[in-house]
Amino acid sequence: MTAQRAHRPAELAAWDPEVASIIGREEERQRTTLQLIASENFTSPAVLAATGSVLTNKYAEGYPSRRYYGGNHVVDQVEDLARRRLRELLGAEHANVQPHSGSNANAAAYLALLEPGDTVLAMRLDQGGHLTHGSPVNFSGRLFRFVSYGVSASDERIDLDQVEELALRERPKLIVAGATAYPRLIDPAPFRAIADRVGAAFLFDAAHVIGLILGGAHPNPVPEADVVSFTTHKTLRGPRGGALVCRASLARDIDRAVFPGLQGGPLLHAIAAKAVAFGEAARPSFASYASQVVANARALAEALAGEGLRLVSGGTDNHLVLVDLRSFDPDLSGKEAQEVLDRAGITCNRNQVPGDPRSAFVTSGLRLGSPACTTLGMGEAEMHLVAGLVARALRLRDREREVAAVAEEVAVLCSKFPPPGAGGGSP
Ligand code: DSN
Repeated sequence: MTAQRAHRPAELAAWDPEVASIIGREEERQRTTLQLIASENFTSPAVLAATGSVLTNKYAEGYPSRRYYGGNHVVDQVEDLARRRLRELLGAEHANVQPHSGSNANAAAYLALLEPGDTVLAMRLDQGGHLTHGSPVNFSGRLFRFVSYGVSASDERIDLDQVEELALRERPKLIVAGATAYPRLIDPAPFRAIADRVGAAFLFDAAHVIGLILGGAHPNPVPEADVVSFTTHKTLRGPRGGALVCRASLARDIDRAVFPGLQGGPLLHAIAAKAVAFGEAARPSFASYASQVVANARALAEALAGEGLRLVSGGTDNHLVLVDLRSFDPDLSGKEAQEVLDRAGITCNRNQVPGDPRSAFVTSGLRLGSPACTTLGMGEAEMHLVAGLVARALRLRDREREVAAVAEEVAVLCSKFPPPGAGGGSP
């Protein structure tokens, strides 16, 4: 074999045409259909190159200068670079870039801050929280005693009175803020104040909004939170993965929780790609990206509302909208809507809405996000177009020719906005 270099599709096609063909078809799907999953994005070719680099070959259990394997003097530099860039971006005292995912980052935070059976206060899954916020089917709900808060019935925004009341009554050791399907800004300050009243630690799970935070569109939770966890592949636009920042006083506990507490060898190729993404997020263009993500989500929300779709909380402050389909058509579940939109070339995910009578597998809602199409260069005008296509496909879902006609219009729109590296601009 000749010297290894990053990402050579032609070589892959010759070596393993079966896998190459699947990757090629997925490239085509991403290029020709609309990506509205709020937690997805398009990386830059540079992030993709680092992800596909020879760093995947290296074992490096431990941390820079304290590894359990030899030959780490080169890769140490990339982990140090990633940690430094992340600390500087957020003004954080300590960074850990090894978590393989957001779930692992949260698991490490719990391992560092809690003992099994401890009480934690977090947002319930069916109210917008994440699986790792105490769902009974997740390790979090099985190992710790989670008490859940939700949104208020009147405005569908986080019920801070309930958070305070539960905190005073249950005396949690940890309070978690952050969500996976919540369209409003989460202010870390009131959570810090409540945590201080009851002597709890405060974890801000910024998995969804880290890109908005780094781009200055949402408040930075670092001054308020003891630990901030996040993913690197959503609004941040990096490789799939997770990361943590924390106060210096927690650095040792967090590092030991990630390794050896939870994970073995770090994924150096992913860490290199995280370093690239952090470098991209430091550029002024990233702030423009973050504010356009929010502007696009708002335009999408307004246009969907104009089409007669009810939005949870009435709109959005971030990168996503949550559509409650029940008033649009009581017979239309989130599952069916997602499947219809798939046929129309519009990729999104079904999601429970607060107080949803349907199960998490069926749901009465749809979650739509703007990060990926904003990366492609789409703006508010395209969001209006997209909202019209979504509503048309849902309304005419029983007429296959109409759904196919929407798919054709989607393909025309997508052809004008190719992904980075496929003719589109680099983020
Ligand atoms: N399930 C992911 C999302 O789509 O929001 C978060 O883990």
